[in-house]
Amino acid sequence: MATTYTRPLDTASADTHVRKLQNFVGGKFVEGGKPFDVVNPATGEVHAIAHEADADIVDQAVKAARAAVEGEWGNMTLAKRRALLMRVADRIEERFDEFLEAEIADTGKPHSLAHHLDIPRGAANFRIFSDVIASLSTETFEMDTPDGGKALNYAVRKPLGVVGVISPWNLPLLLMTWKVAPAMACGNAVIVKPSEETPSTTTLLGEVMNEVGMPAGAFNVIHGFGPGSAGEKLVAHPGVRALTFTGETRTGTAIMKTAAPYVKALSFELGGKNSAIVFADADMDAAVAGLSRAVFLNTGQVCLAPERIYVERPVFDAFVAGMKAKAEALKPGLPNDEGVDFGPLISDEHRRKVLDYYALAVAEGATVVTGGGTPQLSGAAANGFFVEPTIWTGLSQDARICREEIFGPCCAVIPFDTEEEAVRLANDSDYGLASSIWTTNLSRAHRVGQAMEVGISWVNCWFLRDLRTAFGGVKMSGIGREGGVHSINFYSEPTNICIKL
Ligand code: NAD
Ligand code: 6OD
Repeated sequence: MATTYTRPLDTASADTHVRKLQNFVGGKFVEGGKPFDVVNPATGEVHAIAHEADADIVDQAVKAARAAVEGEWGNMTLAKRRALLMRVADRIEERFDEFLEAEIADTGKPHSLAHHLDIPRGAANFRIFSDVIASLSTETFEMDTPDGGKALNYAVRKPLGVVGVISPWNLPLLLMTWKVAPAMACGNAVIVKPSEETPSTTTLLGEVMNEVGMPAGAFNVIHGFGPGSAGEKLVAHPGVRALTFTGETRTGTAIMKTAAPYVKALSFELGGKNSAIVFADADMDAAVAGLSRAVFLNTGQVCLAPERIYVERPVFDAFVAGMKAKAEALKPGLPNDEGVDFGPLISDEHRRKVLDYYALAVAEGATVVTGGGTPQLSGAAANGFFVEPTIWTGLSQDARICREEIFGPCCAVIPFDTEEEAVRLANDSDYGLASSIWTTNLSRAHRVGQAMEVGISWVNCWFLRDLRTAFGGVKMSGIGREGGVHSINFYSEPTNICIKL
């Protein structure tokens, strides 16, 4: 293994302030790999150069991870493993401003959002799974044997070995550590392939792992793209036992195909076309505040964001007027500028996709309540990948806008007349990740909440997370559940020991 870097995020050349992001393998930042640009979406400027891991670097990472599992990391006491994970959480907090700055540079998201959501959750993920792993029991069964005697069965939980973590760009540190923390809590070694758009905080986490004394190879980072690149090479490597993936549904399909010959364990958090239902008995101010946040947070780039909102007819106009006012009050701009609460989309490519959907909505007969284009911004933000927050009415349930995931700051608002109709419309989707129901009727809250074909139904709230609960999607929104014991069940497997007494 070649040159190592102790500070991979240092500027590559002091005059350009472009950072150099190396692959992190076996506890070292290694030289090599084809360089590629990492762009700040708020300004369109290149702010870092990452290095695409080739087949050799991927293989080195798998070997380093395997050695960690068979060595110090795999043989560590639970107490020590938990203490190290807690130290990782502490260190993320101690270096909070650096994580914040790196996340903002990669995503362009408003400072307040990264400050209150992304970075704190990065630390919280390590704390919660360090606790969860200490509090779990395994099953024991005493049985009668055919000869009239007894036998005792008990299970021990074992790590899977080497786990590949493939993560997306929308909440980079949050979604990556949501997988890394439970996988490591179980004693696995991980190889993370962060999104090519947002490699910085994952790289920084490599530094943190060394600072807390994590054994070399327990945490590795490979950079690059998906098909034909580091992502696919990781999935195809026979030494990787399991893959946990967050991203688009069609990418999940591709990963499944590549992983199939090796029968790898898979956990998928995929796309969504989430619904919200607003009943006439809802607290309207709360519904408007909650759902405008849900639709526009992170510029709509949250897999849980509702892009279809069904509203009971008597309150339809009031709801639409409230949402319009909220959308128009959002302030786009540079992440650190005063009062900015609305960032860019992740890339120019994604902006083109979202703007194509904005045009499609009009072609499909939508009334544009607000937005539908790009904002006029000045200064550095003029070159950022911004679009306007957008609300449509007048679309039919069968419009592509109401069926395909857009992943932008937009929603279609559609009226309904009965509870049964609302449930039917909300469930009429290929996806099933999340729903958000707004009502003051307690019976209806339970009834409709349970009728939703989704992994999580929020009532009078959205994206309120207890990390011990099951999280995941049904239909094309995913495979499996993570969170609390569900994560531990994925990242470990029991061996049953049967003792004839
Ligand atoms: P993406 O699927 O394009 O990419 C995700 C990751 O997969 C990236 O690291 C990418 O490089 C990698 N990848 C792409 N092709 C690959 C291949 N063939 N083999 C291996 N790796 C490959 O997703 P994205 O654009 O980064 O993220 C947005 C999508 O993620 C949206 O669809 C969103 O709904 C979904 N998402 C879902 C959840 C959830 O919890 N269900 C959470 C966040 C995002
Ligand atoms: O909160 C989480 O744990 C989680 N997985 C959120 C997913 C958000 C999607 O963008």
